[in-house]
Amino acid sequence: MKRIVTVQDISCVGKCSLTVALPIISAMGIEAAIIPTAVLSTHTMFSGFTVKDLTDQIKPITDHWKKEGITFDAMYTGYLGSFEQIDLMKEMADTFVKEGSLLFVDPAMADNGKLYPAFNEDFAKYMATLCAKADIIVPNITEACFMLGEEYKEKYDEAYVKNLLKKLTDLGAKIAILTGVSFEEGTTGVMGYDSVNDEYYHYTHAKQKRSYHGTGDIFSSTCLGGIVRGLSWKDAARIAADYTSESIRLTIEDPKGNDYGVNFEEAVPYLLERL
Ligand code: PXL
Repeated sequence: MKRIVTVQDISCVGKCSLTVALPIISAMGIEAAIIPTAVLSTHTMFSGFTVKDLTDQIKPITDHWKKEGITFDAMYTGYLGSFEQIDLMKEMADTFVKEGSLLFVDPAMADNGKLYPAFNEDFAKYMATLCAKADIIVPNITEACFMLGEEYKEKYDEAYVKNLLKKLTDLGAKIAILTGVSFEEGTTGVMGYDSVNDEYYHYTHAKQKRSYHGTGDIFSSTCLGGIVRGLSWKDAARIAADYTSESIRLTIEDPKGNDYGVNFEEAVPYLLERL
């Protein structure tokens, strides 16, 4: 069986980061090891959330794993809370990302042209130094712009997206996949660039009428799960985009759907049929 280690916060309510990554990776038939970087009562879009930072646990946990000879098929980082955590992820990758395994970085820190409340531009630039070490990175357009110091645009063309992808891989990542790429109203999708084989991939699907937090984490967990199962990055990205979209659709249709996260659990059978 394959094994992924994912490092991100655990927001106890909110359906994002680890509460999404764990069930999705497990449902895909892959062992999910975790390092929680912080415990929050909810994700940061609620007001009044509590936070307990767990940075001091990262090194003791990885030291123990090193002693036990534990290995991983992939290391996946998501929402990180500090410069120190980014440095610790680089060290961890040096130890655990060896021949036959890969580093997958979701620089979860911004959306819709804005950084999340906890971050500033320096943090975004520093996240780019972790992306530089990665095999695959999956920023949205906002995150890409903050990392690259490029202008964020609401409306753009293919040349704009291709330029971002090229610059993201110039940082050092082998493959960059941009999420939320929409060239016309009513559709959205993903566009990726494999710098090793000089190949672009674009996948478009109908755009759901609402957006929710945690959907980037659903996309990332599914995309990496697909790749670790042996799919090409293109097939994995397509299936992950479809699953994320279906999760949003089910939430909108659910009269009891909540507004802080999506019904990804209900869409698990849909995902498994596509693998
Ligand atoms: O889904 C990204 C995410 C992860 N973790 C926390 C967040 C968010 C987005 O808001 O607040 C704590």
